Amino acid sequence: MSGFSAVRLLREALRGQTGWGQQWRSPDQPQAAYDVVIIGGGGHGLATAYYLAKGHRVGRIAVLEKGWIGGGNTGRNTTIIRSNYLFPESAALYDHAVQLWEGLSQELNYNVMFSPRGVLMLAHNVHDEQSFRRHVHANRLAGVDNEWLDAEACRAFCPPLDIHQRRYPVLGGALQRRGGVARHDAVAWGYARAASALGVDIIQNCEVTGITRANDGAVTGLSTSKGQIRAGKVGVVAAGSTSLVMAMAGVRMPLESFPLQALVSEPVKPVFPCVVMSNTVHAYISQSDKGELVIGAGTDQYPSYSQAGGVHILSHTLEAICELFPMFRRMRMLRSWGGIVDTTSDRSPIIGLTPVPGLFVNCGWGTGGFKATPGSGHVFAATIARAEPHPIAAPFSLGRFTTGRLIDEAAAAAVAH
Ligand code: FAD
Ligand code: PYC
Repeated sequence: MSGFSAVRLLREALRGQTGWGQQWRSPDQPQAAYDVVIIGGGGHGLATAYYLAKGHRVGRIAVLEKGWIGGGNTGRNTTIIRSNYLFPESAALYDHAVQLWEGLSQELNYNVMFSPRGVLMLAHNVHDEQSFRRHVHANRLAGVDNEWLDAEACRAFCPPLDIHQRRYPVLGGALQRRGGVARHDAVAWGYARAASALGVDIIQNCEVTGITRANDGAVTGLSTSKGQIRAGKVGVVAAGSTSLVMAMAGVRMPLESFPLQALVSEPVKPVFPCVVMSNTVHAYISQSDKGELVIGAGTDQYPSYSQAGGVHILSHTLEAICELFPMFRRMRMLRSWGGIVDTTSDRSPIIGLTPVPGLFVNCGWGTGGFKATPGSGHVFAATIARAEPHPIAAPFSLGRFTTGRLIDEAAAAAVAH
């Protein structure tokens, strides 16, 4: 820290932190017209706006957020980042994201606290082991790092793990060392700050309530809680609310929305050096820089737009965590919350054009989209700017649900759905 910033920090501490400027412009009212409007101020929407403004000459850009930026799934997730998906199309998409994560703090000049501490996926039965070994081989062929560890090597990598307990035997695990975590709000704030500096208007508390179209069907603008806005192109990046927003343009989406929950413990000293996921028992855990254990559960079994899930789901996850890591049995949990995730039948996202000219959609990330944030924004921006799919995005079109060219990533996404 320079002398100047140390003095400034002290002065602000003594004056009640009143002198800091805004990190991004947050105009209260939108302009009457934009060339591109992004619906949804989560990480994906903000990243899309940033890459549009940075890499494409598309004119005026706005992000409309019905609440506050990052207040959706972006600020509610357990921040696990990895790219160990089965099919080459997915490996290309998710590893594009991991490569962007590796330089993101420098790119945005904002510390997103990306921490590649390794993601270990535990195998508890023969089926798990066969499936993970298949992923290891497929990933290596695609140039993505992934390795098989036997049970003893799992314990050495993650000392709190009890590999001898009988409830959930540990046969081994698949480890992606380049995987890890990042700080979720910093990702939203970093993209917002950088997009705003490039001229993007970020309008919070602005709910989109309708999509207006011309006689030929093309998008002409939006009705919002802050009035009418004309728009040349519209990108929908609304996660769990995507079906509702797309219905405003008459498009029925192949999505189901479910609550997904997580919780954090009281903070403790650093004790958990990595990320561990147990797909079979629906439990995943890491330790935040504040010292809290960050623990996630599975989805509720029935669709809902409620951000509160069933208590029995959390209880099951905590029981599993206590079996796998007995040293955490006496930890107290501080708080829990839920998000609404939008899932597809093949557990892969939808990125691309829609039947409505000028309307683009990025959704279906389900329980696993945080890891993709930079890559998703990057390829979606190019897709909107050129009105044709970016090559990495092309396999993930909406059309695959009519052609049948599905990309079944159920095993890779299986931790929570
Ligand atoms: P969001 O952050 O939800 O952004 C969408 C925004 O659209 C919201 O802010 C919403 O308010 C806004 N919006 C909706 N409707 C309107 C409207 N009509 N007008 C204006 N704005 C609107 N993924 C991982 O990769 N790793 C994980 O470890 C992980 N753990 C998870 C744990 C939990 C508990 C949850 C809930 C999710 C988890 N995910 C994880 C999934 C991940 O959070 C999401 O896939 C990802 O954050 C989606 O980002 P987004 O920007 O598309 O969505
Ligand atoms: O997709 O890696 C993931 C994930 C972990 C927890 C929830 N989703």
